[in-house]
Amino acid sequence: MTINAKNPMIMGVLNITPDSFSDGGKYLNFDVAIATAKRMVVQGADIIDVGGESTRPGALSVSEADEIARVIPVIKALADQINIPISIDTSKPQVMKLAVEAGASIINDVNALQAPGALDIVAALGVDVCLMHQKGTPKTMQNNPKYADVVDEICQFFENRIEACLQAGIAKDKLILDPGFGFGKTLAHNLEILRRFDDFKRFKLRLLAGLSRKSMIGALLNNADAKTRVIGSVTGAIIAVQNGANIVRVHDVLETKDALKILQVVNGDKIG
Ligand code: 8Y7
Repeated sequence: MTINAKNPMIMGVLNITPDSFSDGGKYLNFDVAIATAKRMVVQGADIIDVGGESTRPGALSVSEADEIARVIPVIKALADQINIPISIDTSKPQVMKLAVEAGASIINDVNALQAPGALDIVAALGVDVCLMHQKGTPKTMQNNPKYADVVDEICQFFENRIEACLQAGIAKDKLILDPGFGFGKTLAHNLEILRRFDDFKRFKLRLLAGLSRKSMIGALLNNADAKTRVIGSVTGAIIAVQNGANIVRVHDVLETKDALKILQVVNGDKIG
């Protein structure tokens, strides 16, 4: 995967949690997950992001064994059945390792490899890794977060994490940066990040934006139901790409793909 501003990539979200689907049964969960991923591929996803740990504000943590049991069988099956990269959304080094052995080729870590051992594992695995900024932990992060300058503080964080990755032996071109919409940010912070997204280009690395169905969209639309945030989310993704995002992490692949086609044509790029 190379930096290509003209061909933004769509990362489709695949959450494997017991409450993700209406039927709590494990077997059906697995089948629904595979079908959902395949549908996103048909709709134009470029990456499938498999996650077994809820990282939503206020979420409780999941044990390593539970996370492994949820995601590894799905990654193994998907690796055989789809031909686009699979990313693993995890902060746990052992899950990263097993996921890559099962066929994942990107690590998506909302904790930016700060867990003990994470840097070394990713250096050894030699895969792409997304470093996301968050302030605080999912349990506490929305308790009145404060920044002198939100973009400057995130850039400082990126500088530190890039340095830590290089020190650990991770090649710079493996890194993807993500300011982490909604992770320890107020609505005003999120809007400023979106407005100033191209400030993050200074690192000359791929940039990822994830704002799909998030509460910032709901707050702007005065809309509490995440399922009715699709148009707002697509609009947010388009603004992020216009401002320099290379990858957008979304739930609504088909809608995002259509909108990106329009943006690309208007910007004079070929339709991908
Ligand atoms: C993000 C993410 C989530 C994001 C990246 C949700 C796992 C919350 N958000 N990963 N994960 N960026 N890289 O609402 O913004 O999807 S979970």
